[in-house]
Amino acid sequence: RMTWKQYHRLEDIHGFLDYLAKTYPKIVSVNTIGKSYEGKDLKILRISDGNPNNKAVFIDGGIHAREWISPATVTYFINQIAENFDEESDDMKQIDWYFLPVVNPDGYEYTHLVDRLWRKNRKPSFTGRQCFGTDLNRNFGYRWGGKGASNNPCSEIFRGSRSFSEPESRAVSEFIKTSVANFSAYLTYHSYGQYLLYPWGYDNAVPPDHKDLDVVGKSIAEAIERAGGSKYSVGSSSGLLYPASGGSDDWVKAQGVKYTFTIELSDTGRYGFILPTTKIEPVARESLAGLRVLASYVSKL
Ligand code: 0X9
Ligand code: ZN
Repeated sequence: RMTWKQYHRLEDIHGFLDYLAKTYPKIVSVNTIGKSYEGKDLKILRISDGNPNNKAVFIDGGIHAREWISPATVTYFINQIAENFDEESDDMKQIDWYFLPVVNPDGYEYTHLVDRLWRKNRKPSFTGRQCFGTDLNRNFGYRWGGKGASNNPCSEIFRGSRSFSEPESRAVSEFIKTSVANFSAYLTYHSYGQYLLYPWGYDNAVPPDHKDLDVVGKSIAEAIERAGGSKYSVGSSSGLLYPASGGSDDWVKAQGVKYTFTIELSDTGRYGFILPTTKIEPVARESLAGLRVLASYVSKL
């Protein structure tokens, strides 16, 4: 059974998605958009009332294996929206929601079984010293191979042998490119630091509509603080954090998706990636308050 009192294995998360699709077939459906390097499913869950006027929002989690609060938060969103769909606001119901809670299932399982602090996927490199894993958030094809990414397969921020060399990042990009949905927003959940980051990540530059992103980001941050007390900093990835090229956010933004954010969830460093299970519910709850604000802006587009 799914709870938000512990972190779950991949099998539980996938079982939960399938359960929702079975229980709410009118609004929930599950699809596999591809397979990981090790052959695990990349399962995406869609929630929609089928209204053709709906906007579409894509949300992912678990790009980085060790950031366990991310899949936990995304599954919390899924649960709240699916279980209480009729009671949701019109803004929330007028969106076709697409959730991919675990982009990096091989890495995620590896953090459960072998190395809690693994970050990358698990594809081996065959050049020189054999090392494992590409940083999927350096493998996307917009300004790939620039700042803040490494060409060394043993690095934590290895960019991969070419853009979209990894099945996981490729599957996400193919899905977004070929989807009938025309996405208005993309949220990718990471940890930690409590940041709401908008493009660009590859270097100190901002997109032409950065003021809109800043307004929405600040409004999401206010809602999170009102709901649960956590303070989030809002700004561009490169400006607030560091330049890092090949991120999913930059590529999605370059595809024309307006409200694109990387959200670095709690905490600010006390526990870091090893966030205690007692924090899952508070973090997820306040994050959902932020998501509702995003929905209100998306519905006004
Ligand atoms: O470095 C990253 O990939 C993200 N931070 S994390 O600590 N979760 O690894 C930030 C990514 C921000 N976006 C881009 N740089 N494009
Ligand atoms: Zn991350």
